[in-house]
Amino acid sequence: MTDLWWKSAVVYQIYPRSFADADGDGMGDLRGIIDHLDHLSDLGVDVIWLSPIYPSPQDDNGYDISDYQNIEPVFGTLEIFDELLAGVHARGMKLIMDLVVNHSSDEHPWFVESRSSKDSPKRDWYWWQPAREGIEPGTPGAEPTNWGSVFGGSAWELDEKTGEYYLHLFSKKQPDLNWENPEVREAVYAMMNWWLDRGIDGFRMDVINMISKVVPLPDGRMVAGSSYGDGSAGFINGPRLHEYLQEMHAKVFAGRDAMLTVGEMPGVTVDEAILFTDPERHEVDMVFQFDHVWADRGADPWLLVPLQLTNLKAIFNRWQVGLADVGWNSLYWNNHDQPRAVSRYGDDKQFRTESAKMLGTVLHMHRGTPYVYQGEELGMTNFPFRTIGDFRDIEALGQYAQAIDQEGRTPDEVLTVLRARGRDNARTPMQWDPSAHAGFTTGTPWLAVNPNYPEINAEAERADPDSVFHYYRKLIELRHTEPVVVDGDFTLVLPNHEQLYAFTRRLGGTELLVIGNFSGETVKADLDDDWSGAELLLTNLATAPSDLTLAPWQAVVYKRV
Ligand code: TEU
Repeated sequence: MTDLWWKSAVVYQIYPRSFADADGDGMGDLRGIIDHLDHLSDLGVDVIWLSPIYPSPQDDNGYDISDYQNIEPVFGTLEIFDELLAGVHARGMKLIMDLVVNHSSDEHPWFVESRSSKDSPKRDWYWWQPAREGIEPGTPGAEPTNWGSVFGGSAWELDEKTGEYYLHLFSKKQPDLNWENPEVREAVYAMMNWWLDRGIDGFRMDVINMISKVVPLPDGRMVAGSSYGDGSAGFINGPRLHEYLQEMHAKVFAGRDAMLTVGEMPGVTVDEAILFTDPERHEVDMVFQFDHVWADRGADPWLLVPLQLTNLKAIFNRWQVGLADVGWNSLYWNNHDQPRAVSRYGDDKQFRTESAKMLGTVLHMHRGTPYVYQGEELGMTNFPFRTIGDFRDIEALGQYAQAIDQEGRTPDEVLTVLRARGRDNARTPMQWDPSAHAGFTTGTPWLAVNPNYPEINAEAERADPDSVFHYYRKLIELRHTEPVVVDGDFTLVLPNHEQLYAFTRRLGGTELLVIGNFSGETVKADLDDDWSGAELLLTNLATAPSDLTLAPWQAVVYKRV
């Protein structure tokens, strides 16, 4: 038993529009989640994180919020939300919500008022700036800084009415809130308190390390091959970020029990993360870092870089060692922004089941709080996208347009990367059963269902004791029953091996050896240490390895005391 309950917890992420549709409009909804809560309690997870369910024009699938204190009508009502929350609590689970406050929707009343005139009392709630001196507003180069938006194009949009530009790090329908203004911060804290008073158990905080900007906003270094500068030094881990998070803690979380806060922080470093997650500093409980999901990304965004296992291991090792004494890690392969892990790091054809289980083993046996993204527990795969017309994601469409129209890329090279890495891979509907549309909807799904659903679906996996689902159940149970999984220290072994991912965990006299074979070959682990005689706690194949010789994609967890 640890003092901080989330150290032994496993979190399950739901992307509501793709989870389960109860009313047949092709879009998932809260009633659909309520109908499937037993799937989650059977899996054994402790916490559910809901991606945004607030009213939204859905420009970025709900990460553009037009009312922070209500429910998107397509998803349900506040009454149905309360029913969902009660259903989660009745099963002994907790519920955390997505907090998206780096930006709002441009249709939020705050922004509508802010853009109405230069004298609006809310003008300063967002980042408004005139064109560069001497350049006609609206002409290329007149933007206040050279920053590109994450979704393609400039990060600035000219508002014709007042002749000024507003900042949007993401889409132009996601204007950045100005956290320098204390009224903005107070409004956000009041909203957070309102949800916590309603009974939720914490927040996942969207791009929370972008809320503090360097003032005045500086130009970024020009990026080779791009028409824009990289503004990240002006908005990643900005100068007032720690202050804001501590203020938020004092005004929202202090005095409340059993909360979980996780800050999504692209570009965060280990040293910064130690500060963010040091319990003494009262900022957040853990962060989502990106180093491991950027390991197969090169300087050229439109070139696929093959993953080097030694590199991936070095990254995890750095985070495990870095946060060993102070702070805490989150652990994830997947979320709604990443391609499917089994397609990315495993073999989603011949060894799909084996490699999905191997990946789960390696991740879940690290020290930290694991996150399971919907469908990962089934070993769901990437989607066979053909043309750009198959994609719905604003990021894919925006980056495609910028690459083709402004940067001279060919559709083929861009599509190759989007097929492998595009966010819609994670967003295809959850595969519940072999009926039409995988049982996700009786209508027309908003994004096509993966054609492999007759084989890969929850009903089939729940009935098969050897499925990925039942294996994930065991992994989650191990965290709940083996204190060494929660608290044991971490030591990477065989750091230079390109096929095997091996490490030990140790707590008092108990030690675990974890090995995952990241290859389709049979590989022997040559360890200095003698593990013969240790108990085999878990393996993903029918047969145990002899003499630490692992079959293709095999994973093993040995225990000795
Ligand atoms: O994502 C933040 C983020 O950095 C993403 O841009 C991510 O790195 C990229 O999409 C990977 O391809 C968060 C949300 O998780 C994402 O869904 C939102 O689109 C984004 O913020 C804006 O709210």
